[in-house]
Amino acid sequence: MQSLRPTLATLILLISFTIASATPVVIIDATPTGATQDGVINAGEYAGSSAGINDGFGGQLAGGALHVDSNSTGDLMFGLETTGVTDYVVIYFDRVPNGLLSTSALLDVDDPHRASVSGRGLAGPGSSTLTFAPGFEADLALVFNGSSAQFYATTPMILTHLGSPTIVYGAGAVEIGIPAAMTGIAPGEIIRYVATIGNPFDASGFYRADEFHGVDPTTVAAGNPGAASVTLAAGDFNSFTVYREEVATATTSMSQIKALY
Ligand SMILES: [Ca+2]
Ligand SMILES: [Ca+2]
Ligand SMILES: [Ca+2]
Repeated sequence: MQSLRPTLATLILLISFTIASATPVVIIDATPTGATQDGVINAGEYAGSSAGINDGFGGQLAGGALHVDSNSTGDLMFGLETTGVTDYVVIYFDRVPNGLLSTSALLDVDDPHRASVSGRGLAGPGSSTLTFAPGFEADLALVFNGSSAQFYATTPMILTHLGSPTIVYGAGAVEIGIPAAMTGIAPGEIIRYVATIGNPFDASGFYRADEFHGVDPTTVAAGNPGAASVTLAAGDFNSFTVYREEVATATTSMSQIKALY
């Protein structure tokens, strides 16, 4: 029996690393290839993933893992394990210094995608202000529903539309590809992000769910906040390091430079 102990210990260790915890995660992309938008999330296709919290909107956002990946040119990919998205998922990004501490300065309700980024309703006056974690200052937002994805700079008052990312819907997943030209992301950059979901058509205004990615379960308890404000706590965001060519290439370049002298 003695010989079984290391095996069991190793097994438990492996399990603890395999099961994604429902807390903020740090992901580093070590592969130059990026995920393919075909509606299927294959094993090992993405660099990493987070587990969501709560299920107030039927698990549309938090029922499955949110995968992230990049490629050697800085294109960004997300894959959400979900059986369908009928409301509006918003992923806020902090990639450069400065930005918005909360959604309160966003007043754009020109269409459901824009209203969802703003946390404001189209049919009622209620808004749900999302205050980001201390130090998280949003610059960009990806928003998608069951028919399209849009990408904005979170400029106060009126959002700046940067483009419409590729989005492919599968039976058990939604996959999104955002070109580097749309985000401004460069290889090796560290970006931080947090995902939320809400309904901009509710009669009371914007109705936010309790489902999040990148947020600790102790920050948002089960039960939809609806039009109430949500304040995230310290560390409530995922971190992702975009792929960058490794030192091997840099060494080659150095030897090439030296050969010139
Ligand atoms: Ca990759
Ligand atoms: Ca895929
Ligand atoms: Ca920022």
